[in-house]
Amino acid sequence: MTQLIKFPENFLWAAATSSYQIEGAWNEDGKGESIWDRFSHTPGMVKNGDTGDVAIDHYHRYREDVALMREMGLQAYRFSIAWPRILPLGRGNIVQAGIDFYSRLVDELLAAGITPFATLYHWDLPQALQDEGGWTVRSTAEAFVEYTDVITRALGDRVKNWMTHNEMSVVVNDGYISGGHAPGRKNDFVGAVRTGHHLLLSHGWAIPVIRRNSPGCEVGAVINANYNMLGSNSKADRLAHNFGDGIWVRWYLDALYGRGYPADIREKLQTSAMVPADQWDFIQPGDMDTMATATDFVGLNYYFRGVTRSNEVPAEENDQQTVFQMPKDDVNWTEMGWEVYPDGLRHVLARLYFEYQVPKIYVTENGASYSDAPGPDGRIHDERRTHYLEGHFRAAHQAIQMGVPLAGYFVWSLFDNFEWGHGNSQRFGLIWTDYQTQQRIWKDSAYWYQQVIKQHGIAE
Ligand code: IFM
Repeated sequence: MTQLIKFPENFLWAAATSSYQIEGAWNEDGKGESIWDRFSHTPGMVKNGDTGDVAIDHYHRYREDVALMREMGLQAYRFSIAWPRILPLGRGNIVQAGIDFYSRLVDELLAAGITPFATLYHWDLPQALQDEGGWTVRSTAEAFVEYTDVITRALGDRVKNWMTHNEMSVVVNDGYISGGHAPGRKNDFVGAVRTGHHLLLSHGWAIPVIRRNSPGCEVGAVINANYNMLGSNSKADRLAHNFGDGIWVRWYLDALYGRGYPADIREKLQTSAMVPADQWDFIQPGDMDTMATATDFVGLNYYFRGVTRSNEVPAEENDQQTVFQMPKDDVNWTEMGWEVYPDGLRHVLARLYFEYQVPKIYVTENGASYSDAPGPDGRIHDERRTHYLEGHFRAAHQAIQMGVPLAGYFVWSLFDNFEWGHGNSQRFGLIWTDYQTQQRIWKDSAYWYQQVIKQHGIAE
């Protein structure tokens, strides 16, 4: 008989999605335009000109989709709420049809025995707020609190797990530095730090509002932290690694856990004139305390390992031994070009617990993009995804054995869906989607996950 690696009794097996990536119905029932509608409708911004206009049509098919979740045995489901469906202009006028959609979804989940985990912001900011400056201005943080109040008053009796923001560092870095995400700004370092600040601030302001409207609930933010390793011991690499980890990870964790912004990173931003010393007046007294308002958990999105090599390393330092990376084949690298590195998940989970004393952690996203499609037998043999997930579940289990309070695991993603700048070209789903017919087909990894859930563990 196969031995099982069992997970703790209350450990939740789950999956995740987000509104813009699956819902479609981009302009139905009074929904306002979001920055992702605007961005994807702008030629050249998204691969192949794909948009989330229809996506996988979840807005109309949510009942069928919840039935699939139930069949898979999911114990929890993480989805996000599209702010412009609720308040088309970001504040003021409320659209009841938008609220009703999420209310029906929540009822359907609860009837199926699936615990809803709702994310308030997974990147689809109302365009009207962007037109006023988006997250670079404080008034957007104030509008977020208004939106939070409206939606948590409507759903707070039934939704008891709330996440404020998804991956603030991606909103900042991809939205304002690389420009690969909406609103598509490039090298706007001042805009970037202002955006990060107002996201963190609005997170802190929203917490008491959520707690008031959803008695007994648990609240947290979702951060993305991949495993950042030093490429070598050269000084240049060490500096580059520290800065990279600083702007992607420490900036947010330090602020959320009461340490303020990391002084070394702030100094570097100032001395390099990326964000000159006279540009920091957006930080007002009390803001840092607000960001550090106590939460119940943190959500971790983990995908890969990054190995930092500075592009300034002088030739003579370059021949120092570098970190071994797996050969670039299609088992060790996903189609996103991300290294498969399960051990990194254990390291990051340990970091969250031992460095920041986070009381409870969920893996709120983890998964892999592979384009396996239905074969002649009609099935989708995506062994690489199963292999990826199995390795990461094992690493999660090791973290639990080290004492990390990991409470659940949300596979990204339940369905193939709109992958931001990559459009429909990257498929992360357990369930395959035919974008023409909207037919859903279970991949082999979905059947495997169904078994994992049933057994509450993985094979030794
Ligand atoms: O699809 C995204 C998701 O929206 C946020 N985290 C990373 C995923 C894969 O890129």
